Amino acid sequence: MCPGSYDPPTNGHVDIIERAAGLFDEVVVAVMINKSKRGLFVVDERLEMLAEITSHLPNVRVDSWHGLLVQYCQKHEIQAIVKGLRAISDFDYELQMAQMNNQLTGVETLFMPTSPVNSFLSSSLVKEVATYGGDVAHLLPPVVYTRLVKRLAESGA
Ligand code: COD
Repeated sequence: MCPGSYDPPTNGHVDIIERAAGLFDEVVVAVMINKSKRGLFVVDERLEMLAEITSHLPNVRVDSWHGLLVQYCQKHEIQAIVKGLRAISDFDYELQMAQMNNQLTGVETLFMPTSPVNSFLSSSLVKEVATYGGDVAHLLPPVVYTRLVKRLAESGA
């Protein structure tokens, strides 16, 4: 299980998903729905982008879920959550979630270090930089970049 908000997916996400797909027979990439947080892309758009950018990985499927991550894992008999770690600041929060999730259902979390080229990369920073006209083309899969430029143009940003 590679869970996230994926608003939108970046090269950092793709890297973690590809590496997880090399380790596990089957990988689910799940967009976790947070109703209190309005994203730039709706969940269906994020799913479409994820399906496109993982189409070269036959053992990866995409899905969405509203509720606890551990509930999805239990329902689908998933034993491992894979999370990417960029910095020690990620670790603090991720450790807490990993321990809570393990305490709830026994599911394990495996941390994968980011590739150095992606260590500064987050969906929110990419959106911010793009909103003010910065070039983010090299940070996103081409299909995501195209959609982001279109969305920002539509919103008048
Ligand atoms: N390099 C490597 N990894 C990266 C990079 C990068 N550049 N960018 C992001 N990642 C990793 C993140 O560390 C994360 O593991 C994953 O990719 C997804 O990232 P985001 O930013 O899209 O998603 P988040 O961090 O907002 O996702 C948080 C969840 C939605 C997974 C979490 O809040 C959750 O599980 N929510 C469901 C509700 C729940 O179960 N809550 C209780 C938790 S104990």
